[in-house]
Amino acid sequence: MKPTSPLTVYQEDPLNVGTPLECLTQSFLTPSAQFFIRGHGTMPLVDRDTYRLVIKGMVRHPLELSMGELLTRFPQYTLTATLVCAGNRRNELAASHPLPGEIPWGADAVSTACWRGVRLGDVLRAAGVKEEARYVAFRGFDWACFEGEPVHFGSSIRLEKALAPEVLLVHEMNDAPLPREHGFPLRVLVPGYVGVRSVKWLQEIALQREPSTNPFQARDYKIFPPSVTTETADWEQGKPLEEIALNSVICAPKSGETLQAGFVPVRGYAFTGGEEPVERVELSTDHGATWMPVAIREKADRWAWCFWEATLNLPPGTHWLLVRAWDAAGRTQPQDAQALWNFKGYANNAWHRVQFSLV
Ligand SMILES: Nc1nc2c(c(=O)[nH]1)N[C@H]1C(S)=C(S)[C@@H](COP(=O)(O)O)O[C@H]1N2
Ligand SMILES: [Mo]
Repeated sequence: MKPTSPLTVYQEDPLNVGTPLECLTQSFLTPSAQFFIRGHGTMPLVDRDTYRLVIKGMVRHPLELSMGELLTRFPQYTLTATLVCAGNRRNELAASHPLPGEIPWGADAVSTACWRGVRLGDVLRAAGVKEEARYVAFRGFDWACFEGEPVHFGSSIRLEKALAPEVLLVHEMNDAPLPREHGFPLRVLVPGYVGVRSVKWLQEIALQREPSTNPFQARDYKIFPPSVTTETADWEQGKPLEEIALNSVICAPKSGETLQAGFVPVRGYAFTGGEEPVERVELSTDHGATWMPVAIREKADRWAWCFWEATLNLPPGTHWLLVRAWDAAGRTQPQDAQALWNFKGYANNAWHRVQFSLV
């Protein structure tokens, strides 16, 4: 086994760490110690014994549940799911127009784990959701700073998604208690949605008529057209990021690498948060004029990524390699990152390109 590369630390406080591409394709489940970390504020140290999960708002029976009650009252489920930050592949967007103040993630803000916990829907049904509730808001224990003001991190999802069977409150990651940096003792897991909705260090769940007013929901993690800037943005008009777009990435070779000419192993990942699974992954060595399908090597649950690989026979010289995926409904990825540019640098799923040299 090759020694694992050190992780990429983008920021120490709050801690923001990417998983190097060569680690990502080493194992289908990312070891917890190598799982990317995205934090916006403090890293709480929550006492599991005194922990109480609060469920309030538009419910008939507000609840306060200890970990023991939560795990004995509700059946537990295990699910393999990929978590991806909306800022994954931001650095390619920044290449066409700078994105000051945003973490310049490569294709390294993504990882996959096996999660265990209870269904959010079961907990909500026990609390008795009132007719008028439309949104489920989550609040973390962590404190972040938003435009100079201290706020708890928070987010919300529509009630319909919250009741879906895949949405869990998880206490285990890869067969061990959640590590502190991933939300100990309990976090939300919203498979198929951008990572920001999977709130860590979960303190409180509120049922409400409107989306969360937390700035991380109302003033962040929304998508705008390329013409909108920080100065002109009307946050009411932005679309909150939800479902993860179809995406695929080349992990090897890496951009800028020099390798031996001849048979070159190529591999990477692909995923989608959509209804239809990834069905086809294609490579191009001629800037997108022609494409060849590659083998999808590993594919698990509907909510997890798949790994693909190929071996290309290539002569010495400089090469460009492109990848794109298709889902079972015949949808594919957009060609250019430039057309997707948005001033927060979210949701880049353009064809992924790497340039490398063969000698
Ligand atoms: N409480 C809390 N939850 C959070 C965050 C946070 O900063 N605080 N970051 C969110 C974002 S943007 C992402 S991408 C995922 C990252 O999860 P991870 O750090 O376990 O990889 O957590 C989400 N949940
Ligand atoms: Mo994120």
